[in-house]
Amino acid sequence: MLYNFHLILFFLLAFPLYFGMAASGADGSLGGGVADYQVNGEITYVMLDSGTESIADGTPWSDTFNTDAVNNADELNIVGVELRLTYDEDEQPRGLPCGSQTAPDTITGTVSHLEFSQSGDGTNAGGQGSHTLSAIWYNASMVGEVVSGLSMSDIDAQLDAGDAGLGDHMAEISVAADGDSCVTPVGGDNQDGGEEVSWEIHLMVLEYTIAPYIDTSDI
Ligand SMILES: [Ca+2]
Ligand SMILES: [Ca+2]
Repeated sequence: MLYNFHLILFFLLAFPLYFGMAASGADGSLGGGVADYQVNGEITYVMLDSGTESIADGTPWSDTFNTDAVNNADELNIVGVELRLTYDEDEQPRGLPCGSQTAPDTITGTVSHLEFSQSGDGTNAGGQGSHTLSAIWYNASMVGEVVSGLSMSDIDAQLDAGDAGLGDHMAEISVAADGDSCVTPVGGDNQDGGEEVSWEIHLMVLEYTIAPYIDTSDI
């Protein structure tokens, strides 16, 4: 019994290392047939660019960013692109009798690469806000799970993006500004022509391992 335990421990320790190396092998062929596999992975972020834009109500801003800006991008497993937005509120309250009332603006971001695209809204209710959105082209549902019924190569094909992440990545930001409608005798209602939005665009880089899963509870 003790012998078996040590044998199992050896396989648990040794196989993730072996197959982790195999998964990144140059020839792309993986030996593991259809079985249960433990898939582990971690996303790291590589910033493509960042900035701050004053975006007028109803006038979207957009720009394109190429992975040529990143050293050795072709050596990275780029599986997604993420856009992070932060913003305050530039609307000035009018004072009495309206007090400090402001109306939230809606900030919409879109990030895309090839046919992969994601949009998401946020608001500056309360004076500030932020939101993040990402477009991905890998099977994120496998990571951190035991995957059954597939070969090692099948799994690898859903996690290795190859060169798919290289090239242009697009970010677009739009603002639907709103001024509070409370009217003061001297100032009228609030004016709000847009919002200043800070943005960061990051490549998502996946490193992963695929290892035979051994359920020790069955032994
Ligand atoms: Ca506003
Ligand atoms: Ca505003």
